[in-house]
Amino acid sequence: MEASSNGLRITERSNPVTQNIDTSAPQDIINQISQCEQEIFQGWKEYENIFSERILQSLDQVVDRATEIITNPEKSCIVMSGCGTSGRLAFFVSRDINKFLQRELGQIPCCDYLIAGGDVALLKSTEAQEDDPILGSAILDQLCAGKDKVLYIGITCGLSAAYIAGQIDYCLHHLDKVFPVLIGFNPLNQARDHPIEKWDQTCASVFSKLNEAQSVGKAAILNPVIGPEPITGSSRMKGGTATKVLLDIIFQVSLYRVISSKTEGAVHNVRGIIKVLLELYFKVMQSRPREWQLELADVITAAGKSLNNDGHIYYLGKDQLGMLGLIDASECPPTFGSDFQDVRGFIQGGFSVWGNHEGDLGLGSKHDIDIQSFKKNILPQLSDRDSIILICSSKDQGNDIDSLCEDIQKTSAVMVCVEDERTFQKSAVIDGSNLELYLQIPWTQFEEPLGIFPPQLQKQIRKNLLQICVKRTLNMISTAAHVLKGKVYQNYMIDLTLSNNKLFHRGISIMVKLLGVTEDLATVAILRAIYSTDHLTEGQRDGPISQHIASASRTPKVLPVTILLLSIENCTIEEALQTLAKYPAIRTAFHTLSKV
Ligand code: F1P
Repeated sequence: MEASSNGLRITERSNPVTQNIDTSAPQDIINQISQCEQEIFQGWKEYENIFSERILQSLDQVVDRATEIITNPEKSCIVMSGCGTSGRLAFFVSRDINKFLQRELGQIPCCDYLIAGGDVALLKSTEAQEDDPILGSAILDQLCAGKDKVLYIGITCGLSAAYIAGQIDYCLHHLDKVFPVLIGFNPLNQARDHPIEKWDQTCASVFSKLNEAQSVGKAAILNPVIGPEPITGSSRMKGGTATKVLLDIIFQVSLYRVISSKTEGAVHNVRGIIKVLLELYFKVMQSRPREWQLELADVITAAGKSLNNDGHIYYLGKDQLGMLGLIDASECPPTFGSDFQDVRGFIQGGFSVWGNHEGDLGLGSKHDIDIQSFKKNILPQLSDRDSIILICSSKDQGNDIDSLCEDIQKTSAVMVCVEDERTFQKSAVIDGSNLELYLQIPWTQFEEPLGIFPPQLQKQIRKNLLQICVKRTLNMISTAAHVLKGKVYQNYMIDLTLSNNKLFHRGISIMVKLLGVTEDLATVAILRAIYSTDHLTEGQRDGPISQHIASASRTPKVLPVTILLLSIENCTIEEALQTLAKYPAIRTAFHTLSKV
């Protein structure tokens, strides 16, 4: 079933727009990423896009189901589930909607989330759990117990997560009470078809059964094609944004219907309203005023300097916007092979306001997320090598974050305020170390389309649009900073952690593509790097992939070592490690050695 012109699924392909991102200046990086992002709405090649009839029809159907559950929440629930960024966004959206239901409608919350690896994965990547369909199914079974009606939304950007396939399989066996929805960004015939350990099905086989259920109105598949990611395979970027757009719109329209049924009666032309909202999001994503670009380029330069000088990037924020900092930070270790401490997020109130299932994860100060912990443990040690990014909304004035500004200004760190309105006092700039990044959203253009919604929903839509702007901006900052650190070659992540089946195969295909070697050669070199040996044993060579990834997750720099093993004749593991110690930026090591 896995079919494509060059053997790679679209979400794993390299985007031509960013092929030279690794040698580009900050402003160019911003332009290239922004250009790629347009494909979320413009679509890609001849494939179905977000405005295609079938996708709109599926959205309609999901809205119907969500409206039903929000109207009758007793013994019902909407569960969003995913792995990595997809699971974090499931958590993010479910928390946001539950708050809206309680605050604005006085209703009981009916949204829930699941994430592979449990709550710790909200903070730190634990990708090995993404390969387990049986676990996925068992956890969904527990959540559905005692419920009469469930709307299940499984998110896997690449149509590749076994955890989600297991849950969809569960849904297909319980269609009497569960309505399954699949969100992803490949055509269905590119769903992952690799064998799954200890299971007799694949993502492709399960999703194909889901397609049959869709054809009789018992399921929905939302898989607009949005083109390859700016950094190859980095689905936290466009994939994450498109996921949030789809989830936002499902809830915005459903809530509109629920609110209207209490006041003006039924909403007609649901399809038209979905389109209005899609256009709004498109406009927001198109907006990149010159001032924003210039300011963002300065921030990226500062953040890149921090990483290059072994400093840190710290995101500090409040509530949902602050959470976007945590989400952005969480993907840096697996994507760029960085340390958890390199890019960290903190929110006001920490775990006590997080609203996750497991509460305080008790991971100790090295993983704490509370701004108070930042104040206690990090603030005293800040230096000019660190960048602090405050994510503020105009409504955040006068809280903890405000007073933090003053504290940070007393240090030599670079402080950036990401705001939705110009509130930060330019006069406060000390020694050029304070930067301001203003997220200009063209609100005036939106007055008319937003006018059709009830006031409390208008407020929610504006909040959601701001969230999208903050998400894309933070993604750009952390991605570009790692690009400036040399963690990307062309547009490939060359220090990713091979921590699950998909990523193991991604590692092989990056080696094949970059070095022009065969898949077999690439695999042997990767295994040598994983097991740190020049002579693989039979057990290492023929072991299951789960064994390789368990070892890969404990071994740093697997891909950089592999690159050296494959590029220098007779290179030993020892030599590769020594070379990397000499040239820590892989790009430099690779360039230097490929000339030898
Ligand atoms: C899930 C995911 C990504 C992460 C990495 C590993 O992908 O955890 O969020 O960046 O690529 O996989 P998907 O199932 O949403 O495609």
